[in-house]
Amino acid sequence: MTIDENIICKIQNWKPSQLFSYGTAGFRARANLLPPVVFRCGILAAARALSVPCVCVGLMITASHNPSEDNGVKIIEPDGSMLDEKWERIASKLINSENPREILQELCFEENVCWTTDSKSIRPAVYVGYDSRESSEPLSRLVEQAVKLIGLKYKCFGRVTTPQLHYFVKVANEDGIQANKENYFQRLSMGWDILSQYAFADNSEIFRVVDCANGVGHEAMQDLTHFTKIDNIVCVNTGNGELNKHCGADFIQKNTVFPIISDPFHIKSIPSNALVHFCSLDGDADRLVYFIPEKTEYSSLSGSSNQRVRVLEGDRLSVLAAIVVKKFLDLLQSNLSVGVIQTAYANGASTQFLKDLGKPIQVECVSTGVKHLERAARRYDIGIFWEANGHGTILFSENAKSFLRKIIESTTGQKKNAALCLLALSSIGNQATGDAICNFVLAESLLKVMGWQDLVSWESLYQDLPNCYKALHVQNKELIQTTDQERKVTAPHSLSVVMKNLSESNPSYRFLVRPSGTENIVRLYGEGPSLPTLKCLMEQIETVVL
Ligand code: 16G
Ligand code: ZN
Repeated sequence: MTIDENIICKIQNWKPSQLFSYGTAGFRARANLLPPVVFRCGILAAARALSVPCVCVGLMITASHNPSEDNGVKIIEPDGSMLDEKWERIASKLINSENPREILQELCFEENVCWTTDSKSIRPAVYVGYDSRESSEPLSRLVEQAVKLIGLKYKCFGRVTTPQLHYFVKVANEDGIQANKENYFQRLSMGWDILSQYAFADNSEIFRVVDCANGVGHEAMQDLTHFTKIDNIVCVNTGNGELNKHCGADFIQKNTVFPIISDPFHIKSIPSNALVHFCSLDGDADRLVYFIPEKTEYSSLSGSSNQRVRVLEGDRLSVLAAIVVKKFLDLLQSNLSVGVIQTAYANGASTQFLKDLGKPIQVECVSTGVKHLERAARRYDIGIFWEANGHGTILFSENAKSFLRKIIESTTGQKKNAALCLLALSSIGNQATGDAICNFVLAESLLKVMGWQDLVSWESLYQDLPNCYKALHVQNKELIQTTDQERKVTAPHSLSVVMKNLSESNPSYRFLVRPSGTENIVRLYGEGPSLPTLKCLMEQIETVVL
């Protein structure tokens, strides 16, 4: 099948100035390097939409928690999940290719992409969204050019969070409804209202301070306050300061200090004796972590601060979701399977706590990267997954939802209420991907359901094992290879021997060494009962890695 020469010419003449590879976060770089990458990605998104019967695919422009001068682009599958691995490879090939004609032609034969416009057939659309970076909107115009060049429909949602775009794509394809912000927030509002009826704590006096990382999450939080009855939401870092700088979920989780707040007047209005829940979104609002400041006079914690915080990471969200799901399922005596998926970064104390919950909770460990967790979670009737960095969600299978609907129709009392609450959780948790806005509503409703007012009750469920994390700069990170969900090193030999010996002689300690998939570094993580001993053992590993 021939491809319009015009299209080939345009693509051929506009080639990125360096090699790119489609990683877990799509393509990411300094924004000024991205125009040809984004244009070619527009072509690729169109090709993906033409390769399967669908209403649309998605394309998001964001670099998440990276500095404001960076940007990135990633494609969303018709079912709302992340790009298929085979297409990730096609993406890298097309972006770097000197001869795009060959690749586009290959797509005709191997992926059934029909490039020519047939006026009778309904052409799919590419749904586009972008974050709050200065470079984002101009980059979206390049996608528009590319998509229209191929003759597909282009639908731009403007500034949205990454998970909102995932949701829009999923809903448009699977539910056949017009995806928009209204139905996204209505689902959250409905879930919140139902769970509030069965909650053991009122929590209406609580102030909820949300650090929006000076990113697009602030706009979503504003919409949330408009659409739901959640009281006392106080947004900070709403855009006056620099995106992700000394604030946001990634910064808080890695540095365990209170964020710098660029608009302190918001926080100063909170009464000094009020109970406060603090949390942080990242730059595109797909990650959320809660934190507890060590100092209680938070109104003085505004400007610059080295004030330490205790972070309630993704593991804690998993645990909170798991205990509530178990509590309701126990009332239903169901056979539904429940999986909690973690990575090797999950604190061992959380894993033990989850295992001790017993049936029906099953705990699984998979490799780093949301797509691995999500895939594993979808194998259960109810799949709960979180990475320690705050990315995760709770997924309900169709089987689980229809089981719950049947119970609601056929029973009364406690059983019916339990089923109603579980169904409400499925409407709060973003069913396409991890979502900080939904997870904020989820955490706040689960705390109410448990009857907990302060975050300390949640934190006290278990005590994290002392742990330590390091980023090591090495010449060639790819020399390090791992197996067993990254828990064992297989190469280089010297490192694998040291790790094996250390683990055998210190069975209560655990170490993790892996090359980063997003940065040119090797990540080292360890945990065990004594921090000084742990640090000492990790130094031994570090000397072999470097
Ligand atoms: C990306 C992944 C995240 C993973 C992280 C690992 C998505 C949306 N995000 O941010 O899941 O934890 O990479 O980074 O897929 P690393 O390989 O540098 O440790
Ligand atoms: Zn993000």
